[in-house]
Amino acid sequence: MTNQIRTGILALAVAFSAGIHAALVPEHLKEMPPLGYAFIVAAVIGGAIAAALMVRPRDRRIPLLAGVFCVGQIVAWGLFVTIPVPLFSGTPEPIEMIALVSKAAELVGLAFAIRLGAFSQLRHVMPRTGDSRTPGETQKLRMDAGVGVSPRGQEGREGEGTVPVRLEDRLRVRWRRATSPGRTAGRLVRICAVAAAVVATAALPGCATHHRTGEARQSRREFPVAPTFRANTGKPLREPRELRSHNGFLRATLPLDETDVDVAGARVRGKVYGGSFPGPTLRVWPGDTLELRVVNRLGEPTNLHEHGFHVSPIGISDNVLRTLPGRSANSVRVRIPRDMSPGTYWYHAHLHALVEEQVFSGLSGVIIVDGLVRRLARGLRRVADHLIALKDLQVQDGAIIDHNIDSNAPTTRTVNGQLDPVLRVQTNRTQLLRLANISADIWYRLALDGARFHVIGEDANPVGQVWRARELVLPPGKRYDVLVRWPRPGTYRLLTLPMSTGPGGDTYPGRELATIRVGGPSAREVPWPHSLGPLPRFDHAHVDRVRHLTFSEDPAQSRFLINGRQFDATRVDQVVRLGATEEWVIRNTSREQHPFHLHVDDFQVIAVNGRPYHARSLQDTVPLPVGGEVRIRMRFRDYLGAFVYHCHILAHEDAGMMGVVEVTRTGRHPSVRTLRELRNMHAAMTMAGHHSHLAHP
Ligand SMILES: [Cu+2]
Repeated sequence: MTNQIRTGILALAVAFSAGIHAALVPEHLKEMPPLGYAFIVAAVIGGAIAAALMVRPRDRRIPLLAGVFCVGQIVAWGLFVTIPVPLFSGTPEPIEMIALVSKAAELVGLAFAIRLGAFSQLRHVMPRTGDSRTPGETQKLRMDAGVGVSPRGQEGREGEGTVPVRLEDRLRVRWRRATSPGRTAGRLVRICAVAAAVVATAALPGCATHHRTGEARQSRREFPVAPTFRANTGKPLREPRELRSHNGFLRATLPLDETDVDVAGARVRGKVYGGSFPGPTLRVWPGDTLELRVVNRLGEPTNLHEHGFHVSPIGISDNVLRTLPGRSANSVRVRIPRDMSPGTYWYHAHLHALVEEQVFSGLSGVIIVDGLVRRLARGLRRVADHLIALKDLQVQDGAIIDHNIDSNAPTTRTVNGQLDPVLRVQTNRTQLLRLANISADIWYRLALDGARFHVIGEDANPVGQVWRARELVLPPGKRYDVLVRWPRPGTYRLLTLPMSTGPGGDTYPGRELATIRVGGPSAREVPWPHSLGPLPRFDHAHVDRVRHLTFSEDPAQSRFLINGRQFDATRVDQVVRLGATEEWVIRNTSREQHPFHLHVDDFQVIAVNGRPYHARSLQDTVPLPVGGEVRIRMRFRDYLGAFVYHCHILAHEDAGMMGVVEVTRTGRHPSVRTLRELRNMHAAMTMAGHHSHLAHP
């Protein structure tokens, strides 16, 4: 292969990389402007180098520039995908095919630049004087440069100071000799390079912006709706009835009934709040008081938990040790602090050993604490606000099954209790989607075609840095508040992609969850927000105490354990001092992921599997990787009392994967009140006939 051909291939590789960068500029300018500018610079430099290689194929400084360009691109990309830099990244997305293609081109370019001796020249071009060079070094240098030692090339005669110059001259001669024979072939390769660069630049913007809609068309067969009972699809997206606060109070009756409810046009029997699947949405403001009369018409006890709320865990507030007996009416009064973070929360039944079956048969709903949209810039405050509550069910003989639930069995995945509903949106108008997994056991791996998620809130914590994602994994209990928009009219889909929770866990097929029809005149372009609040700062905080928790399983006896023990309704597992900042190191030695959830006080994820985690906000639920470890930090502020931490796969929680933490003034002993409450709860469970072997092996 002649150097002409090598130069041509090098030009082709650099032009290809520059073309890809140019193609991605519009998308990045729109979503992450600094990255867009960086891509413009890369495209211009790459284009100039490729052009120079073609115009002056004999100038041997240009392969060096090309080599440096390729190395620079590869290194910059490597840093981009590994180290989070504000404004440039914060994009936990899968590495894209287009980036890999570009890096492959740059590697090819680098290889050919090296073959052309680009880097061995460096040693001569560098200001190194000949007087320090020994004869042996000079010879090696010549060999490296591909220059044979001529009979005349005796160092002594040349004069030491002139050696580099002479070498350069020789290199040039050798270069000319190498480039002259394959002139026709070289020209051909150069023409191909120009053509490839033109094609790449013209075709790739299309690929970059349209490949997701392309996926959408294929996905019809790949991601069916696949209900497990007769249900209708394609109805306009509805939201559950809303109960709103007035003058600082949300006063409402929340009945629990076992009754026939409408799920996607079918009548199925379930246990539900307020006669609907899912329950009504409770909508409040920070500083409000929630006053609910919970009328339990079921023949079994229950409990009401406000997931994610930073409120008192004692008395008739968010108290999970309290039992609301069957056929009884009880008051629940929750004072929401003024500094409660706005976003999407949810409520559900939480009486140990009955949690999975009660939530699965219907007992969950969404709570919205308003104020999130107020944190957006003026141009975004008129976003369309949609709840996307994800809940699945399995129906047998007209009823939702509530015994021996198999979370891995075929299940029907609903959005707000509907099957593949249709959401109509205006072209390019920003939409706020409140994604909430309010199901009992199953996970979601959400993706949209034609748009990306811009995450503005996680577990109802507004983020300090907005991040975008192609996919979001939602274990049970997880919520993301996201902004999305579709710049072109068309039909798009909300999907859950196939996923597995580990070799010992569940495997879920891909499913279509909702259809989005985009049309009408395009809305005015509004910039995406960058931040909705401060970043969490526990990574710099003083830690008062470190605790170690190990989540494990005993599959033979289907026992789920924390630190080798099942939940015991007579034991307080952790006693914490009020105001203490703690670090919990949570390991998962089982063969499936478990979503760790802590009540009352949200935490910052500090590290996952030993690698520092760039947290954009606090959160209340985090998946524990298989065989992995998550480090979190939180401050037990404001509230005394006992509450729990547990795996939010509710089958696991019921089977023992839960512990009690009590916050006291001294942090030494559990309180008498808590021990009494625990005993009462234990007695209630026993009376209900659900004093299962699970609680006491
Ligand atoms: Cu679990």
